[in-house]
Amino acid sequence: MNEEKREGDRRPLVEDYLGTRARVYGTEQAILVGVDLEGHNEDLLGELESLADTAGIPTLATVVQNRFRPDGATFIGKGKTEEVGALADEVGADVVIFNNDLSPGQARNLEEALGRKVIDRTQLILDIFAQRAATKEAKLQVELAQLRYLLPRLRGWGEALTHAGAGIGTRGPGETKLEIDRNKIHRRIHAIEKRLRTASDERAERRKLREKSDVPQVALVGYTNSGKSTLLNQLSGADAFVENKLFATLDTLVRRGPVAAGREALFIDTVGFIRDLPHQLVPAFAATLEAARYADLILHIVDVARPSAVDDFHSVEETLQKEVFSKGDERPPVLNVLNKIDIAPDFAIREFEGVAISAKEGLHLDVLREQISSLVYSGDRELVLLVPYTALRSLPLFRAKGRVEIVDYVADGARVRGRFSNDEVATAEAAGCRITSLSSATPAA
Ligand SMILES: Nc1nc2c(ncn2[C@@H]2O[C@H](COP(=O)(O)OP(=O)(O)OP(=O)(O)O)[C@@H](O)[C@H]2O)c(=O)[nH]1
Ligand SMILES: [Mg+2]
Repeated sequence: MNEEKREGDRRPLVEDYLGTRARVYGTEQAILVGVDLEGHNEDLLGELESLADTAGIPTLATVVQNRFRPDGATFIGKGKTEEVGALADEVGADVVIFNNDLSPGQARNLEEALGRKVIDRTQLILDIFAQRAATKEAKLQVELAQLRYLLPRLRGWGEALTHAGAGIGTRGPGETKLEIDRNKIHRRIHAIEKRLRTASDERAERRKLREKSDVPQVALVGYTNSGKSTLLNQLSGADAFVENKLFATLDTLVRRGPVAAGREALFIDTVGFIRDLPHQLVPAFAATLEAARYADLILHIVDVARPSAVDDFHSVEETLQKEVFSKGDERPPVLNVLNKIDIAPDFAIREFEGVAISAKEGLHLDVLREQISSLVYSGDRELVLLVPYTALRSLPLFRAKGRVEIVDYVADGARVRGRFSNDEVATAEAAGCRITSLSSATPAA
């Protein structure tokens, strides 16, 4: 509220339409309801409880139902709805949160039957994003996601909204009002899309500059809460926000860090994924998806301590496949980083192929750096160069700490050993350097 006033912003359209449903408030307490359509999920509501907790809503009770097909009117059926209502009265819950996606009609029927606010998982995630989005761009992305969620629901929610003002015999808002509302929302969506395109162009510009700088870009992607920001901090000495909550990071962040002697990479922290990512939310991941698409290397961070690690892993892979590399474009290599081995059982770690580390405890980070370096600097050759003294002083390549080792000094310069890319060799040769020997990696002539 305060923030809106400070910015002199108008009240967001979304809230005009969704009313109190647009937001869960810190003072509310919830009952969680999940329908296990597949009938074998042991921890069906664990993640929903974490999400509620992230949104600041304590969970008072949970209800799980096994059924093959959702009920058309109420998703859980009449009997179960009564049961949930009685439980909500008993524990004093203000809001009922469903793990499954509800149709607008189902949500409305449930709200009437239960006499309290009813929201679904998608809406809860949207709300978390809305609460936590900090930058202008993140806020716009969330608003866009909310409006897309709202659009197909306009008729249902609109009805409740306009009941009071409706004339005798009118059922819900007239088509005219609906049309006006739809147009209003469409206009806002277009306006936001336009501004986000500008933001995306600016990111492309920045990316070009980074590409020019020739430092490889490494994107850290993974399930939410897997430890991406913790690892970024370890690799780059940055100070990214780390928290044991879902979606702590809602913006990408780029930081530089060393991966081998004198060799650096740009590490990009991203927004975490979640299973069944609400489709409307995909725009909020634009920067993350771009970071993955244009990276020289993707680190897929897996929290192997989570019982659902294998499923988490596949849902991240699937999101990357679906949202990032749809048109069979060339994919950057992906290195799996198995994180939190300090608290994970061995058998869980063995489920995966990759580098096992603990970002928090700083375990095996040297192994990780080595692998990163061998992947992003794979074109390097070990060479001994004869470097004229002038070039030794002027070329950044030879001044970077740890990049080269001096073999000896001779009359016309110094002989140095190091690993160099073709571009670097070309630059060095242009400055008068000569290759005097190849490393053992190159077969002897
Ligand atoms: N035990 C243990 N905890 C870790 C490790 N790495 C990260 N954590 C904890 O896991 C939680 C999430 O860490 P973050 O770095 O915020 O995770 P993230 O992937 O950036 O999460 P989001 O930004 O929310 O998607 C924090 O409480 C970290 O302290 C680790 O190696 N071991
Ligand atoms: Mg993070």
